[in-house]
Amino acid sequence: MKNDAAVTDYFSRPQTSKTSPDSFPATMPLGQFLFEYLYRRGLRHSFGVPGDFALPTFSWLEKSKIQNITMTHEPSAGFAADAYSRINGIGLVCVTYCVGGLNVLNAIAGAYAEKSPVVVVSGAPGRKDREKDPLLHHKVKTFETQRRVYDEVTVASAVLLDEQRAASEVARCVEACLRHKRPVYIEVPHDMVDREVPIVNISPPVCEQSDPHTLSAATEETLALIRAAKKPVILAGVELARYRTAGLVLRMAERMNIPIAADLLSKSAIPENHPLYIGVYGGAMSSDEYVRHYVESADLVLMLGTFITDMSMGFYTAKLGRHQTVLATTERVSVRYHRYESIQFRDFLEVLAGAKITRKDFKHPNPDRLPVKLTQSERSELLRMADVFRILSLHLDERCCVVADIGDAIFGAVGIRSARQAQFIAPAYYMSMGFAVPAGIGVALAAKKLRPYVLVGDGAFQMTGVEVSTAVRLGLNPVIIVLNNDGYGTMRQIREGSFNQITQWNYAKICELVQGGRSTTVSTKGEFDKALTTAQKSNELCVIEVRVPRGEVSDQLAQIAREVRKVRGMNHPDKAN
Ligand SMILES: Cc1ncc(C[n+]2csc(CCOP(=O)(O)OP(=O)(O)O)c2C)c(N)n1
Ligand SMILES: [Mg+2]
Repeated sequence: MKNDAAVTDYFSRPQTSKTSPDSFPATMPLGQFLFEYLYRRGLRHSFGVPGDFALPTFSWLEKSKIQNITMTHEPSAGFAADAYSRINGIGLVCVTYCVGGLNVLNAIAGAYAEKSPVVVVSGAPGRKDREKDPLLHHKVKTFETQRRVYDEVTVASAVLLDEQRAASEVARCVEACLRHKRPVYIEVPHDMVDREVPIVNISPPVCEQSDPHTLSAATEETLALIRAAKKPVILAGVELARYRTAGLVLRMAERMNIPIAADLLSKSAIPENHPLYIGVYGGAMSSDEYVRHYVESADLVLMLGTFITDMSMGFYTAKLGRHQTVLATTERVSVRYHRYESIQFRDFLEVLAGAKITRKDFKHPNPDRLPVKLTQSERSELLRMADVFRILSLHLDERCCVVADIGDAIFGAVGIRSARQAQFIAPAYYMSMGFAVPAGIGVALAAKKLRPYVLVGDGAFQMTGVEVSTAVRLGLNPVIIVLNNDGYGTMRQIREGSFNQITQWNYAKICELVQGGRSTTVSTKGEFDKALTTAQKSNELCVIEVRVPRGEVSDQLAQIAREVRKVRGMNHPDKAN
């Protein structure tokens, strides 16, 4: 059964057992097979909204061992499934044709971009309905439209119109999802799902091999660089979390005494309270100046599983020369100017982890890097954004998972550092607003021992915040911190305009609306601290509305906005026009 692993194991849990083709009967109703196969590959929850074309599929889902979670809107189902998959190893969305499927597309695009394995199951018009190409409700251009659109955001897709191939198509898509850690699309016509189909040609998962000569050339070149380096550093990337390989990197780092930094997307992939961990690197958006300096003055940067994106590299402010970097991901291994093909990421890491290398000299640049305690005298002071993250850090421990939305919620969260390791999840590359509240539901269901601490701006809350309603219905107890700075603060830092204004809501009233949870509004440091203490003691869902003045931002957001303005040739909003 899931959810009983040690708390710190959430990001390194191995996949569930392999599915053997022999273990299914010779024939099964297609719907029954679909959800049984998904169950055996690790799924326990599905997120979605039904519709007439999907109802027969939902009936099979209801009869299966996978729990359906009906959300208020499909985008939320996608965000919840994405976050669920980041912890569980695979997620599932179940929706209806086009109106549902295309509604969830943006969230699935994000899952593709950030390598989160989500299976999209969409109900669809029947095989019979498609004869003579009639105009049916929900159809856009052709019956193929939704599948074609999904081909842009998935690594495999199938429309189950053929009984003989239906089972093998399901298996092909699900295995591709697990192998590539990216979404897949399975379209289920409503008149196919009850049919008895043969369970044939379910090939076992492919295990790709490294070319031994290339592997040894790449690792030898890397190890020679490590041996020669006086000040190496590891930049731990998000693929270490997705491919459950953080343990190998830790083994290597401990053996060689090499410090580790993360980036915004990979924050918490490596335990942040590990003695070798120095903080988040992101050029001008680094968590601390000493992290930035350490990484940029290193003579060798080992980027392991790292996505090099504009945001994670601080909007072109990162200074990492190719002549001193090794970049190894599941897609490529580049050692300085050499690029090696046909190497499996895990094999590469395993060789490095097993290598014998004399320990490097390393003294932590800031060994007492804990958040500064709150003093009695400052409790009555108005909250600034930096205090929000500092005070929150004081309350986090290994039972907490911070889920950050786009806005200052994510930029300021770069600086979150707790004494006891908390988890962190955010769409830090694709950066779609509306992620965090539904993602909190995904986190809570994937790991019952983790309590989500959702950080969400007022703008993003207005997009998907009503999912508080789903969380209350399910009896979940996330702590939802709404950062109310009166509109689109991030955009205001880049360009001021009436387009950044949104309606002021009374956010604390949401609990009244959904008839569950408790809420409060705070504006001083002491009030926020007290609200967090109360939330910690409570078993209920808690909404804390944090009021900060318009224009109040974290240092990280101020920095990144400065860089964006510079690159785009814009003035500071106060000096504009
Ligand atoms: C779905 C989506 N729409 C628009 C944007 C562009 N965008 C980025 S941040 C932002 C403002 C966010 O406002 P809020 O949630 O209040 O956070 P704040 O910036 O005020 O901290 C917008 C509109 C986006 N990233 N995602
Ligand atoms: Mg805002």
